[in-house]
Amino acid sequence: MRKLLLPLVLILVLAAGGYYLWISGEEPKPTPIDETAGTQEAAVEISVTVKEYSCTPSKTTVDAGSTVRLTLKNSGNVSHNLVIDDSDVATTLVSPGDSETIDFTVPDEAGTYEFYCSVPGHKEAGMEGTLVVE
Ligand SMILES: [Cu+2]
Repeated sequence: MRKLLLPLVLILVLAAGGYYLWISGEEPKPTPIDETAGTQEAAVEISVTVKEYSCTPSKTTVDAGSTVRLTLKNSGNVSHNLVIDDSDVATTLVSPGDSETIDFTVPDEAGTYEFYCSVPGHKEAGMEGTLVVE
């Protein structure tokens, strides 16, 4: 819903601004482009490949507050997922040979977050890694 709402709000704001300029009788100035609207959609792309029993890369760094598009590729022989600790970020269980892409926003505070496969035993076997927010 948020993705649909943003353009609608922008259109309403632009329309209201244009109407105001028209009724005030001033020479309409070119509307400045809202640059934050564009950058908000620009996602940092991260790809993590999982198999028995590792996540590659096992450490990745992102900027605080950035939008991340995470693609999980399962090159193993059993299903795996990827969950980021202390967050609601998680993929579904991805079948061998399949991949899944999820978008999420990184917290504004710098910190270190653990990610892992939540299939019982997999994290303990080595399917874990670190997401560094800086
Ligand atoms: Cu796993």
